[in-house]
Amino acid sequence: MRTQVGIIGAGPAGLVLGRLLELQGIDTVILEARDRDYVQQRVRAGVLEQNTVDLLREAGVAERLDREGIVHHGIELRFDGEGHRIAMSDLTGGRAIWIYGQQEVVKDLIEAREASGLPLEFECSDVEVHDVDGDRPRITYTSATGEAVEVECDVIAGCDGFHGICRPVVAEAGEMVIAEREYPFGWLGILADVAPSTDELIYAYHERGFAMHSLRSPTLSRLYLQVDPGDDIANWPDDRIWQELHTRFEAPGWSLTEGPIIEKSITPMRSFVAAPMRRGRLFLAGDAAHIVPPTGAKGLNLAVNDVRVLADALVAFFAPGAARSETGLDAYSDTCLDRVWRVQDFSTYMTMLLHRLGGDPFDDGLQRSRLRYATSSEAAAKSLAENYVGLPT
Ligand code: RFL
Ligand code: PHB
Repeated sequence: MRTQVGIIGAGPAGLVLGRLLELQGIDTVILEARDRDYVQQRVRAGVLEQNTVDLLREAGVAERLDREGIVHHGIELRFDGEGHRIAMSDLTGGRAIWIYGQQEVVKDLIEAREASGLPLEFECSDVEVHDVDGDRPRITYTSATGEAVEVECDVIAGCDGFHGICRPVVAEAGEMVIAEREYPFGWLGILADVAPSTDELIYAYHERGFAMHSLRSPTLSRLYLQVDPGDDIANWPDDRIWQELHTRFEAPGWSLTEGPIIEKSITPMRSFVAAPMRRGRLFLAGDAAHIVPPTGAKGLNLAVNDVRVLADALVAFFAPGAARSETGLDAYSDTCLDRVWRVQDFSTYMTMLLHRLGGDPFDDGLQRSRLRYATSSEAAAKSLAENYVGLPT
């Protein structure tokens, strides 16, 4: 097989890249390790920033998002039993966020790709990349039916997530620098079959730990609790989860409605940046290159930003004759990392603002002061809001 861009991974990064290149007439093959149901059902992100929604609209894959996505103009920060609204849209000249599950974005992109009849293969195993330092890199893999396949490419996009095979290949060149932070807590996340108890997302700081109330639809709630990173979900029967949520969200005149929990899991939290995001003709995008803690709701949005930059660079790279340019590809890693670090800073700020850091009185004093400042100073609220809705690209 021969293609211009071999894309490894059918998460948001790989699928959006495939779509953007399709619209520019550039050939791609997308290879995914998991099966289609798994990819479409994985419950993860829920918040799309303004830039992401704009891009999905321009790419012609936002029809259902515009119908079913829920636009939000504010969030609530809750502490000391009181809620404070950050009026995001008012503070950012009308920018907003959309609540629309990552798996819905993925479904829409897979459907669009199918409708275009372009190659997207699930259940690929033994995926390997070769000759990335030359101008004819190759991907080899075993197909779902057990065939050994080779794809000759001009460029390979490593969109294979944090546990993928592409970042180690870039690292083998010996120049990769890893910047990393582990946090002493994780998130227990639940999906509950019950109408949300709030119209806007609530981020709560409480002496027993952080809690968040999000949603997926008018009948589906998504909630999170700060827990020990090594904690086992078996320690959390449903009534313990609800009890803890009631305690951490407690505020006069407000109550949390319980419902059947249909999914629950614990995820560790980390910050991670690998640089450069390139080796020769292999380019990393999304979680393959960086992870942010979820408190800023930014991982998927960063992945989409990476592939927006990569798609533009590839259009110039594949342009005919004298118009052909490698400048964009050469700048790719630095351009992406600039935004990655802005988002890394914002996500760390939100994380350290809202999580209980072991009960140290100095930390607690600083956090409460920062919370009061963020909710009483327009300058502080504006800084939070412009980062939350996503700085313009
Ligand atoms: P993905 O989604 O991990 O996709 C990578 C794909 O590559 C496949 N793969 C391979 N395919 C072929 N060959 C191989 N050898 C392969 N190895 C792996 C995988 O099966 C997979 O399908 O990475 P991508 O595309 O970079 O997208 C990143 C986002 O998924 C991630 O950043 C977000 O989910 C993070 N995140 C959030 N981001 C937001 O923007 N807003 C949020 O509200 C938000 N909330 C969250 C989150 C992540 C969470 N968890 C579970 C980590 C909440 C949570 C709890
Ligand atoms: C979610 O809805 O899953 C969600 C919302 C906001 C976050 C993280 C996750 O900061």
